[in-house]
Amino acid sequence: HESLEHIRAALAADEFVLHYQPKVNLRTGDVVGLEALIRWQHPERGLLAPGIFLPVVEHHPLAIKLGEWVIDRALTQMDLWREEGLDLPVSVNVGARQLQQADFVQRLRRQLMEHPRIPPGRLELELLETTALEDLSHVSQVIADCDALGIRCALDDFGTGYSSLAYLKRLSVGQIKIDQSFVREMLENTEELAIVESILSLAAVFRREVIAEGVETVAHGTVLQMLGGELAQGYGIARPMPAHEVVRWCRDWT
Ligand code: G
Ligand code: G
Ligand code: MN
Ligand code: NA
Repeated sequence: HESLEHIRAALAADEFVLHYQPKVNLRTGDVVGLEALIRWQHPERGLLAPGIFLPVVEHHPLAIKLGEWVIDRALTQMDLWREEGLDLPVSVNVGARQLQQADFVQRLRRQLMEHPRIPPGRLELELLETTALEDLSHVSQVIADCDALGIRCALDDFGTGYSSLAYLKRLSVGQIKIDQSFVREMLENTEELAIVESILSLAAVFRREVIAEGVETVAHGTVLQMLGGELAQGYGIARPMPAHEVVRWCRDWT
């Protein structure tokens, strides 16, 4: 793991980058959005995965700075893509520390105002199910406030938290993301298959959009569609890629 000081210096030196992973509708073939995922372009060690630096900042104020950098970078990239004729919703992952701030939505609104050409509805927030459950009243208020601004929220890694089913009622997110572990294993394991099936029917009853993560092969996509799922994300569709590859990928996909 990295030290806090190295991470702080990397942020100042502009060494972090966002990669983007497409989300598609398997039935229509449309690209429906992109998830922004942070990486550290280390001058000596190359591209570093978030697992080695995010846990270090997780409970530190630096997590807030890094989180705001992610949002600003994503909005800046959306401005650039619009000039190239690409206009897709982009989702960012929001960490626990960042989400806990009492003025989280206010800060978010200020960031959006700095990018007046981006309609708020083009930005989406991915909130970890486990984080949301830790502070249910605050997070449900954040979701409601985002909703009022037109910013959509998704529950990430859905199914991994406890009591997911009962709490979905109190978390009025527009979308749930089925955790990749269930999707990945559903071809070999009937229990995972049942979990994916249950989440799909739960989403239908609650009228939430649902996307399956971890679609690693064509077979995963086929089974997903047999179960009634349409939206998908995963290595079988595309790996996270640098921003400059996205326009070409979208053109080649359709
Ligand atoms: O992209 P990758 O599989 O390496 O991501 C590993 C983990 O890091 C995932 O759980 C993902 O949600 C998280 N992650 C990636 N980018 C960000 C980010 O910008 N902010 C936060 N809070 N988490 C991120
Ligand atoms: O926690 P979150 O869902 O945000 O994590 C997203 C992470 O999952 C990304 O870092 C991405 O690299 C990774 N990922 C995306 N698609 C797949 C996939 O099909 N298989 C696996 N194993 N990981 C994936
Ligand atoms: Mn995510
Ligand atoms: Na996830």
